[in-house]
Amino acid sequence: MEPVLESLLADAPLSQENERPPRLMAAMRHAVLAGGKRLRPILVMEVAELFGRQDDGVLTAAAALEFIHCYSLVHDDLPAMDDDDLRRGRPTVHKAFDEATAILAGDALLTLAFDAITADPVHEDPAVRLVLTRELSRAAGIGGMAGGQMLDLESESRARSEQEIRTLQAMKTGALLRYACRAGALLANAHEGDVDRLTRFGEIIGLAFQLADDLLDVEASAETTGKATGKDAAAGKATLVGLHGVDATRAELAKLQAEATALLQPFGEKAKPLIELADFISNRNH
Ligand code: GRG
Repeated sequence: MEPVLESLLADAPLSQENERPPRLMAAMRHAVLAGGKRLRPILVMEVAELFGRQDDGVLTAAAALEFIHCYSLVHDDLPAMDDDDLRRGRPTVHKAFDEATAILAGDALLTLAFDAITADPVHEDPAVRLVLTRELSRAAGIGGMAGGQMLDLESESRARSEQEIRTLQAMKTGALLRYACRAGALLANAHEGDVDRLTRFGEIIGLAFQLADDLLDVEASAETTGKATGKDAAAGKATLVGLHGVDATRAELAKLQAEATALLQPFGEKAKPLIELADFISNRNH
């Protein structure tokens, strides 16, 4: 994955014969090539492999999704949003560079993602590339990640119902994970029923990812406050662990893991890496 990310960044296509401003390129590299679990691209690749496809076009589509994820982290870390100084154990982009450069690095990663997903090797059929591009736009846009981030920001000033929390989380973090699984299946020309099955798998992973993230927040907060009930630690945040507490959240995670495993059961041994990924996402500690 890393060499593909590196080379797509280095060869970011130019309009006319313009140059790539070195400071912006350095900020983009800082955002992307700084570790990270690469969950979304790994999902794209594993799902495509499940249906028998494994080549550079798949890697390019996977990288496109990682660029969007990295852009969202850069913008999320800005003072106007989460105001974080550290990301992946290093200074955030606006700390290492400056706010304007971080905004532009995010913008350039978002647009580079669309260049990558439309590239010929992604799929021989332009109609499939169009679907992949449109769905990526929707997963990242107002009805997906960006819209979910808006709803989440608004939650700081107004309480949310359980259904509202589920919807905002499905948009904010779920949409890209869902897309990862759908895209893998579409890239490999999976049958419609299998695309639907993998889409549901992606939705379950999205919810599990968010629940695990909320639990990690509670544990981090318990270390500093000594409270580990979830309801205390998540106070003021729109989370399901805040509504239901730690034990009920762990029980829901176990149910989701079982559902994810059952969904992939028809694929037998071939689905083992994906089931392991679902387990990793549910039980992750970072
Ligand atoms: C700014 C449009 C815009 C959206 C931001 C996804 C998001 C929306 C913000 C991320 C904020 C955040 C830390 C949410 C918790 C879940 C999450 C996405 C964590 C980071 O994802 P990982 O764990 O990160 O996959 P790595 O570093 O491993 O890639």
